[in-house]
Formats: sequence, structure tokens, C-alpha cells
Amino acid sequence: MLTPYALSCDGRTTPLGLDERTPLLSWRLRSDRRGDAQTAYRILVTEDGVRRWDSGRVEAGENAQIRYDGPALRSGTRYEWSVTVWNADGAEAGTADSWFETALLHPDEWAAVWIGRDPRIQPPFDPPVVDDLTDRVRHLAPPPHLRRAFQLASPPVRARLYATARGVYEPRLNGVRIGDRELAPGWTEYRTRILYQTYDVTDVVQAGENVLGAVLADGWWSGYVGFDSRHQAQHYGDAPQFLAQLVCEFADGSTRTITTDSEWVERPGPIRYADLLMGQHEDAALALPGWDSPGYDAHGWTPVQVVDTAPGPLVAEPDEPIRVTEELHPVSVTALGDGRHLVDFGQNMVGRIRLTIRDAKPGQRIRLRHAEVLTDGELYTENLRTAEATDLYLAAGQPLETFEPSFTFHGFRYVEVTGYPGTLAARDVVGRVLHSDTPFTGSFECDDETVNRLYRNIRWGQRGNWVSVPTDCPQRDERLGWLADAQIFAPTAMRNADVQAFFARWLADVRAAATPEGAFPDIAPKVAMLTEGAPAWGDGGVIIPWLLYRAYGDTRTLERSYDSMTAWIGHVHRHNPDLIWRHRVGNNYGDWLQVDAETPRDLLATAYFAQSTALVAAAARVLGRDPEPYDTLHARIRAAFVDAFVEDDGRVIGDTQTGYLLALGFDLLPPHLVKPAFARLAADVEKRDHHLTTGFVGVALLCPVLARHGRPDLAYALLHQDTYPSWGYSIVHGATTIWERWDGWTADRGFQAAQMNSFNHYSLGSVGDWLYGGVAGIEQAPDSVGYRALVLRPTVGGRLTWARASQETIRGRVACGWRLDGDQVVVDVELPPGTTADLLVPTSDPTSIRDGNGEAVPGPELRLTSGTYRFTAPR
Ligand code: RAM
Repeated sequence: MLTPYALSCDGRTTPLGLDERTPLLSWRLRSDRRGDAQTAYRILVTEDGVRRWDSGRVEAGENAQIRYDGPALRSGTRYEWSVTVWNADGAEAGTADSWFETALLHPDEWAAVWIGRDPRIQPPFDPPVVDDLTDRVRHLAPPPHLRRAFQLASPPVRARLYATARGVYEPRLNGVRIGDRELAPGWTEYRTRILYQTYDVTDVVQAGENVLGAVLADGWWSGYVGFDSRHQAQHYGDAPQFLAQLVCEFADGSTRTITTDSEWVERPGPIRYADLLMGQHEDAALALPGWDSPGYDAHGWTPVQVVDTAPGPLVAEPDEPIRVTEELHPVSVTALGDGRHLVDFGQNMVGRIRLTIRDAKPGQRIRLRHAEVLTDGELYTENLRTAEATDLYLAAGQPLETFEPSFTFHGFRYVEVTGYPGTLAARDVVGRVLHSDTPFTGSFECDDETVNRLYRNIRWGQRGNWVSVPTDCPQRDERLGWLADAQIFAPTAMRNADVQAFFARWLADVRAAATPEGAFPDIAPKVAMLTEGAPAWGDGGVIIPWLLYRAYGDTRTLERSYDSMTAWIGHVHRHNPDLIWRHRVGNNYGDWLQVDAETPRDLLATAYFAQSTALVAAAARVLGRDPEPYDTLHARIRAAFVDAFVEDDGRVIGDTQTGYLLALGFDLLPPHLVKPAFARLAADVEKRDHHLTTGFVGVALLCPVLARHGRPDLAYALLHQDTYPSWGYSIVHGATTIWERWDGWTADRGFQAAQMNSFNHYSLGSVGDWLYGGVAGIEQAPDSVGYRALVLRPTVGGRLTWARASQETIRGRVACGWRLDGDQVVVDVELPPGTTADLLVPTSDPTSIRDGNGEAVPGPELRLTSGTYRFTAPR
């Protein structure tokens, strides 16, 4: 039966607290019948069983991004919704239901004010005196614990906490931690908007005394962020602030709202400091047992200061928060014999550790240092630059204690533990993996362990660098939302996980960070310099909205981005009237971290100018705007590109792989030059004995362009290459994530310069897109949106004897795989209802293709509708 599943609202499953006025409803489809399709749907939205919106039966195959079109939604209200679908025969089929809940839809519903520690009041304790603390951390203020007690005559029937921080916070109510978010509210362009979170606390609020509280730390607001030595901290403010509103509803219809106000009190607790880059320092002797519970005597606590009476631009959190999603256990713990232990998790991960401590002496000092790699058996931390990535714990002296820092994260595989009492057992140290909790729904697998490791490295890179913003790296003093890294990796990210809501949110920051003239930045949120984006960096502001539209049918984000996309093109054009992009190139990074093959920067820039202009024209067509000016401009840039950079024999000046890849991948060449240009690219790869020279920008195009132009053998040769430079080289040398540089470590020279040598940078992992699209063969047809029409081109090659991939698209599950079986190749395909695919069976004899029943089918190109299929053909 045709059945809807995975219902979502604005890209999330059952969102609690959204503030879009017209949310978008989606579902995926499955069916056990071949050729099935949704022919109609009906959505019903109810509130407390009362019908609010009935779409009626809509004759349409659409199953995603259906706009709620009922009466205005009310604040703080739970809406249940269901969808019923009709199948290919027009018969009523499955139904499924879900819900969403609105947050505070009107700014005037906020009665809360921003509160924080009163700077005029001295902390009631001495600052820490521990000799080896650096100046960077010595003066960091301890995170305040904030509390407010209040009385209720009866328990509420419904209670919601709306809360956020300028900084990061952990909410507390009646002695318990509320929710499982980490580092909320995450990082946005705080000057423009701050996200707030909604919590269902109905079961925690009680009759009698209640205590609402929070622990508040610097986070991105006032802590260390980035690498600018002149301005490395306090980018937004000099101390964190908190804002909360607890709304309780009672059986008699009355409500009571408790907000942050001047009635709150605060004091420091056991955390001496907490910083994203530096680490967390905790002194268990300073614990405040029961501080967030009723009955606690808050005598001596200090009144807070009301820092700001205007809530400012608050936006309900629109995507999944950061959570701990997995725990890793060490593969080894080695006692080093000098009071230190070395823990190896066997995987470069992002998060922190939880340490169980037994029989420590009071005040015993345990220090945790983190590193991605070792040198001579010791932590290699030089590449962290000024990020200290060090956690300190002073024990209380209990038989059993646990330490887990709460307001920091590190990128590491190894942890050095100093001062642990006795011998550290593997079970007492746990790696807590955290990241923005985008659902990982894609898979890829084959029979070559190095390729599988590469795929896993790519996934780990995505997880570790998805910490509220798509960061370049998670370990050193940087961790910034670089646009090029994000746009290059976005196609891979969209295969691995459902990142629609994540990117849609971040793109609002990208837009907010654009200059009044229309220049997108290099990084968003924008800190310090880096205002005008470089070629391929600023272009991320055009490319990612387009990719979201293609993959998820996200027209809303495209619409919201459109003006900034055209402004960017206008900006580049205005300063480069001859259409060769040489002026206003920002930091002009070129093909960043290429290997001895410098692609002319104006060539790379102009290619991106053409590509972005083509995408703006395409967006204009989708949105019903006028594409003509952009089509014309694109044709002119293309001509100018050929004129300036391409010779009559197809040589692209500079003669680099990336130069050819841009010309071919962005379709900039006239038809007669495609073959000769491609021949030069192929010859270059061969001449280098199957080695690449591409940097961040070129690498994404490498395998796809080689395969598309008839040389999948070269793409496979690069994939399997394991001498320098290659993906395989890093894996042979132990990489468990993607390295920033091809030569992060080489046998000849050891480590690259420590100033820039991350071992967890996803950019060079952009080949992941080709594992799904080339090796396993899942691609969208050129004009398709949201995978409605596919072209399946499974590519037999390399050392592989089988490969398969799957993806949860907005329509449902797509899978494609192949395997060699003697002299036959077997292809398996799964397509969700309502889709079609053109499958090219990889066979030497298109007249001998057989289907799952052994019936002959004419090939090699087969037109398929939804369902599962198997085909067998001679290799
Ligand atoms: C580095 C970042 C990033 C890159 C820029 C140009 O500092 O790590 O990956 O995009 O430089």
C-alpha cells in the first residue's frame, strides 16, 4: 500500500516551538507496488481535536513543502496534523499523523528581560591560583548559576519554557537539567538574530515551591572565537546574559508567567571557567548541591543585573540542536608511568570526555589535554594554535565522582590524563560525540576497505564540523563558518544527512553578513575581518540555496536568498565590467591548498562568476522572476572566459587540473573545445601517474568530470591511489577524518607547518558526492527537483567487485548498487513512489540484459518507475 512516513514540518520531525507563520508540511512515501505514485493528498490540521484546516483532496503528486494554508496560527499551540494519500489508481491509501507546536509568534509576547551578573559586585571567592594557567584563561570569569524561586498553588496542565542566552546555557528546573541540548542557543549572527529554545516542562513544574535556573557560560558571545590575535574574544559582548519565560497554564484556564527579571539571584559554582577553545576548569569543592531545587537556602546569592530590557531579535530555533549523539570507548589506555595516561579513541572525534574518578583526594588535580595526532608517542598540539583544549578538574574527594565539561568542545582522538588517582580503566573514560543533530540517512558501502574508510572519514568530518555552523575545523582557534568549505562539501553533506533545516538557518546568517554593497562574506557568522568574500568563497551564498532547492525542493530558502544572490552578482559585475573577475576579490585564495599547480586566480574567479550567474538565472526561472539579464550576462562571461583563458587547441592557461575542471565542470567551453580540453586534463592525470593536484576548489569536480567524459578508469585510479598526494595516502597513514591538506603529514617531511594543519577539515572530502553519484550511480536528472527524476549510472570499475548506496530523499528511499558475479554484473535499484529513473546498465552486451524474473529486456538504457528491481547482464 502507498504509505506516507517521516512526516515533517519545516524540515523537522515534530518541532516543538516554531515561529514560521506558514509552516511547510512534508512526508515521504513508500509502497510495495511497482509504479505506484501519489495522485492526491489531503491534509487535516486540528487543535485539541477541533479542525483548523482541511486542505480537501488535492490532486497532486507533491509530497513535500506543502504550505499550511489555514487560519492564522496561534502562539504556543500544539497542532496535530495528518495526511492521507491516494495511489496510482486513484484509490485512497495510507494515512499518517504528526504534530507541530508554535512558539511565541508575536514579539510583544516576550515579557522577559536580559539578565546577567552585576559587574559592580565582586565574586565572593578568590580567583583561582594555579600556577600553570595561562593568561588566556586566568582571567576568564566563572559561569554564573542563576536561580529564581516561585510558588504555584496547583500544578499546571501545560508548561513551556522559552529560553535563550547571549552566550551558552543549560536550563534547570526543580533539580533537573531540562532537555538534552548542548551549547544552546548555538551561534548565529547575534547582532541580527538569536535563536531561542522551547522546552516542554509540564511534568517538572509542581504545586508549591519551584526553582527555575540556568548555568550560563561565554560560548561564542563573549568567549574565544577564531584566530584574530587583535580581537580573539568578546566579539559580541563582555559577559553572558540569560533570557527566559516560563508559561504555565492551569486547569481553570488561567496562566502564570515567570520571566527573567530583577528578582533573580546568581553566584558562581564549581565551574571556574568554560570556554569553547580553551576548555573547562571545574573545582568540585565549590559545588552547590541542591542549588536548583526547592528548599535550597539562597542566602548570600547576589541579585542579578537587568542588562537589557528589550528582548531583541529572537527567532525560534528552526533546526535540530547540538546533541551528544554517540559515545566512543577507548581502543587503548596506556599508563605512561609518570602519573599520566594516554587514551586513544581510535577515531578523531569532536566533543569531550566523561571521566569517572574513584577515590580521589580532596583537591586532587586532574588535567585532560586533547590532540588529534601523536608525535613520538606524545600529543601533537602545535596545530591547535592558541586553542588550549585543556580541561581541569579538582576533585571533591568522594569515593566516586564524574567529570564532564559542559560548555566546551574539542577535536581529538587522543587524551592525555594527568593526575588521575590510580590506574585509569578504559571503562572510566568515554568519548562523548556532539554535533548539530542532523539526521544521517545516507549510506555507501563497497568491498574495498580503504574506500569504505574514506567514506567514514567523510562522515566523521561532517559530524565534527557541524557544530551549529558548518565550520572549517573543530580543533584549533578557528572553527569558523567558511563559505567555500561549505559550498564545496554541501553536495556530499546532502547525500549523507538531511541538512535542509541546518543550511536554511545558516544561510540567514550568510545573508545577514553580506555588505550593503552586496558582497557575501568569507565566513558567517562574521567575526572581525574577512568582510568581502573571495571567489568561490562568497559564491557559497548563491550555490548553497540552489543546491537546497535541487535536493530538497526548498523554494522558500531560494526565495529568501534571491535578492542577496542577485546583489552578489551585481557587486562582482559592477567592479569587473570587462567580465574578468580581477577586482574586489577579497582575500582571493585561489584553488586553496593545491599541490604545485597554481591555477590562475582570475581564471578561477571568472569561472565562478559565470557559474553563480548561471545559477541566479536558474533561480529566477524557478521563482518566476526575469532570468533574461542573467542568461545574457552568463553568455557574455562565458565568452570572455574563453577569450581570456582558452586557446584554440583547447589548452586552458595555467594548464592545471583545476583549470580544466572548472572549464568543463561549469560548462564554459564551446562544443569543439570540450574534447581537446578534456584530453589535456586526462593526460595530466596520467602524466602524474594518477595523482591529483587540485585544492579545495578543484577537488570536488575531479572524479565527476573524469567519469562523465568517459574516463571513469581515471576517477577510480585517483580514488584508489595511496601515494602522495591522494585520499589514500592519508588513510595509509592512519587518517580517521579528512585532512585539511594533502601533505598534513608526509613520510619525507613529517608534519606540515603547525600554523595551518588541521586533521579534520571536510573540504577535500567533497569526493563523497561521487561515491553516491558515480560509483553507486545515484544522480538526479538535470531538470529534476527533489529527486523526482533520476539517472542511475552505476559505474563498475577500479578494484571494486560491488558497491551500493542509499539516500532518504524528500520522496522516499532511493538505493542503487551493483556487484560482479562471475561474468555477469547484477544491478539492484529501489525507487520511491512517484519517481522515474533512466538506468544505464553497465554491460558489454546491451542485448542480453535480464530482469529479476529472467526475462530479456532491451537495453542498455532502461526507463523505470518506482519499485525495486534487479537486472543481470554480461560484464
Ligand atoms: C583557512 C580555513 C578554511 C579556508 C580558509 C581560506 O583558515 O581553515 O578552511 O577556507 O583558510
